[in-house]
Amino acid sequence: MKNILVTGGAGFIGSNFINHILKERDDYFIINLDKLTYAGNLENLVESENHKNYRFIKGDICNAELVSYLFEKYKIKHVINFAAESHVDRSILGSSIFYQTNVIGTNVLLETARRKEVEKFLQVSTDEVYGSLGAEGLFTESTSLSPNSPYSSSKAGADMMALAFYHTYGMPVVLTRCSNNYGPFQFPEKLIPLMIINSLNDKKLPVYGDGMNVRDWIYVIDHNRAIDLVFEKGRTGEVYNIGASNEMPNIKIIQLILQHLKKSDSLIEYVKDRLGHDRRYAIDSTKIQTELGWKPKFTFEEAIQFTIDWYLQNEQWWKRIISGDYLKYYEQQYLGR
Ligand code: NAD
Ligand code: TDX
Repeated sequence: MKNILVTGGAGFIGSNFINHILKERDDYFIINLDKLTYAGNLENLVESENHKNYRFIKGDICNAELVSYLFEKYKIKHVINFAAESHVDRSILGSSIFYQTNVIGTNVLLETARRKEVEKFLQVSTDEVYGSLGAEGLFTESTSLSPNSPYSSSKAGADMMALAFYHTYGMPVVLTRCSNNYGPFQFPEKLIPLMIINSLNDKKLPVYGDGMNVRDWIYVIDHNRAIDLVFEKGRTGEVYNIGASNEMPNIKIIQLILQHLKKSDSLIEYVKDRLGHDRRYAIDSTKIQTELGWKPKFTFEEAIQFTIDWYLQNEQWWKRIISGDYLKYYEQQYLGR
């Protein structure tokens, strides 16, 4: 049995990871440390909350005393760090919390893990650390880091720190860098759930710039399958890109959602562009495919249909979110509403 400290497990990807992994494996005992920021939601974990191999702890990864106590209490030798401030637009409105959680918080985890001699530390990162691509080419693991937003620069800082702990102390650190995720429980500030929910409510769909920025989409379960594989078999000191080779301009995704929901294109509204908006992301995932034998299981067509259906069937989940203050601040500040 491995006692694994999973941080940020009440967020979108972390909660999908916990729900998935507790069904798949009985050799993981998961201690989920999450601060429950606006993005953390224990409702995401209803199916896991009473599982015998699961504990939830509300707390901040920046709290060194608490982190140290948890390592001691649960004899932690394995860490998967999902916890982060994750939304680019919010990082443009105010960057401090991004550096606090994503850099300082990761430092607290790494320092504690070093003292407690952990056996594996997986840092969950993003393709955004590589910056923006032109019309051609893909990000490989050796593409140099060139982050453009406060969010991506904070993630790049954490990546470099984690690799420095490997080089300096020989710590068993491994990194994953994944492309844009979609699926159940994604907070409706991100493109896909925002567009689904606005369409259902006949609200305008704000398209930044010309709508031709390209993202490379992966279903969250495929990302989490890759994380589990890298966690178990990935070589320490290495970076593994994760992506499903599914590039799409934003406007195409939005039109596709409108079609699925039988809504009119007239809901589309072009708004001012995101500051410093990266043009294109695209991942080369050859390394994880050839070295570890991972490949995506889900096609975009089936997984986007499943995702849209999930939001249709889980109105209560997102209605509670959009009726709160979570999105008002962002809409006022960013979209001038
Ligand atoms: P999310 O915003 O949905 O969830 C983040 C979780 O972290 C929340 O539950 C929040 O409460 C928690 N958290 C925030 N600050 C914390 C702190 N100081 N201490 C403890 N918990 C804290 O994010 P997500 O989309 O699930 O992303 C998870 C990870 O995956 C992040 O590290 C992100 O950078 C990375 N990532 C995300 C994507 C994507 O498309 N969403 C793609 C690649 C990588
Ligand atoms: O209202 C919108 N209109 C719009 O045109 C929103 C919210 C987004 N967009 C555009 C901006 C991007 O080009 O859609 C694209 C996707 O935007 P986001 O969902 O905000 O994702 P992105 O900025 O690409 O970052 C995401 O992927 C990488 C996650 O939020 C990060 O956590 C992850 O690291």
